[in-house]
Amino acid sequence: MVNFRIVLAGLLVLTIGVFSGAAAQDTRPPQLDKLKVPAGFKVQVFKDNLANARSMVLSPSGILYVGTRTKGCVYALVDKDKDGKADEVFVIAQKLNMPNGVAFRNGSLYVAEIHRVIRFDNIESHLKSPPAPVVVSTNFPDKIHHGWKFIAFGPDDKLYVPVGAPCNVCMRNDPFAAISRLKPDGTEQEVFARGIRNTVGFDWHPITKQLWFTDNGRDNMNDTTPPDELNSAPQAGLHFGFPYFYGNNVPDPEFGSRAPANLKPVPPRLPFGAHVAALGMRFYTGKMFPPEYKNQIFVAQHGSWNSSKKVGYQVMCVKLDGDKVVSSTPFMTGFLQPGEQVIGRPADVLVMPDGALLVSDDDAGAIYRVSYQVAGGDKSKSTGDKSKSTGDKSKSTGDKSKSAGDKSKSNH
Ligand SMILES: [Ca+2]
Ligand SMILES: [Ca+2]
Repeated sequence: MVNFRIVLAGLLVLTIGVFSGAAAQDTRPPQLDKLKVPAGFKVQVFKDNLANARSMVLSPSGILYVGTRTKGCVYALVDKDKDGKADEVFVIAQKLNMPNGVAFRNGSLYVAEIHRVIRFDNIESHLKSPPAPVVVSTNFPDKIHHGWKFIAFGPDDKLYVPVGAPCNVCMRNDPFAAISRLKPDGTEQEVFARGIRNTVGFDWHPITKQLWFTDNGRDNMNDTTPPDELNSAPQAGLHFGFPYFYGNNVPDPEFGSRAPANLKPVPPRLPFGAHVAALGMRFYTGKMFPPEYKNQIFVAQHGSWNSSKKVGYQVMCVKLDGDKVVSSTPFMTGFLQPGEQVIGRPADVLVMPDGALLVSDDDAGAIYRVSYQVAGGDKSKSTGDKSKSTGDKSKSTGDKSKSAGDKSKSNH
């Protein structure tokens, strides 16, 4: 079986090589001149050469932790002189099982693999030689399809951990197609919300403290159906439709007739386009951007695979009036160039303490820093050139493993 998988993986690599005409690359140089943001904003590189950079979390001391999906490692990035560029990279762990999710609490880095949640205690005293992880919970399925996770601690100090549907569309029991939550020590795991096909990003409203989350709609219907969704869950126990209903409670062609009679699914707060792959989202809580951005939502759209014309590949800004969605407009574009050339795929967004917005790109292997400049000066913190280059202390991950066994084409 093992040999069979290696042969399959080899064939896949060969196939990719033949069709692309080039060997598969881990990273590509960011093309800043092609990335567009509104007037007054600018894009810089926070860190490049960071293969498969996905979900991000910032610790109170300012260290950025970054999960990966196919790369199997977790990075810690340190911007020592706070000039908006990471100076050091540490690899906290390698050869994990799609460690997409990262969260931070009381000095511990939490990492979600497919099948379990682990924790690196007192991590910031051990960045160069991280301790073996403590296992927090093994109470998660091992299904790879939509099994990689975004995780975060909620205002209730519980860790929110989704499990996607292990399929394009299917009916499965808990904890599939749901968001669960558990105490930091792994106990009291319970399902918080159901009917969610695959969420890879969520955040809590800064004022109402309600959970908002993205959800990716199913594939293989058509280019315009069904929409990806932005949802909110004001309370526990709600159902968001999947697999019976999509969008504004439109019955699914295969599963709509099988919905429980008493089901009252919550429609999305905002339907996005189909197949845009809305992943990471955060409320903008910084002070750098103009006041109209306060408490608005940035959403990373990873971009389509199941659409005849590529869609997504951008960061959206969703504007709210109080608690109500009033608009959704592209904020950062250019990842998709003319001729459907893809130069990057946004996976997550994160607001830094100085108000800059970080955007991870798992395709180019980079993290961008979007800042706002008032005319005549950069409002972002400038420390002058106090930095002393200490050379690149980053460890080479050396991990060339390709994760085999993901039969889905979905790579969101
Ligand atoms: Ca720096
Ligand atoms: Ca829904």
